[in-house]
Amino acid sequence: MEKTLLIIKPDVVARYKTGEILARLEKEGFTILGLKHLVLSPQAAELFYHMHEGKEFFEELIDFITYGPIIVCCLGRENAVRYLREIVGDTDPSKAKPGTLRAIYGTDTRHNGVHATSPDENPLREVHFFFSTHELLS
Ligand code: 3AN
Repeated sequence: MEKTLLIIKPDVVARYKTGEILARLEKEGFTILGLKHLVLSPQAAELFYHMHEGKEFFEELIDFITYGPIIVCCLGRENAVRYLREIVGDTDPSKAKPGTLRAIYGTDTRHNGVHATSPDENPLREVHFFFSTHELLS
């Protein structure tokens, strides 16, 4: 079973949408292999998003992802990385297909509801950024 990482961003957690999103993911065939509720420090956020360092939106991305509690979820499924990206939708919620998580929960490109590992990234780097092997269901 392939693993991927989903983060529910602080504004969506604050709007009490976590339960709805987890229910949708389970309906889509994902197994929740690990789940954490935490506040990212700016240092950790900079490490997590290191590939965006130097981009014009980097500072606001770090400010936003660290301003309140997030939900971090390791999800398992066949073709998990690509399938989750389909369900998550475009980075810009106004361009995301209807029914995708960003179309439903996102407001704009910065406040786009959720993060999902990109197929261009190593999903295990993202998963193990937050979870040790012994914290994940196998
Ligand atoms: P995705 O998350 O769809 O792979 P990336 O990797 O281009 O998108 O961007 C990572 C995160 O940075 C996005 N999820 C979004 O929160 C933020 N971001 C990307 N582009 C912008 C932008 N133009 N303005 C503000 N935030 C942005």
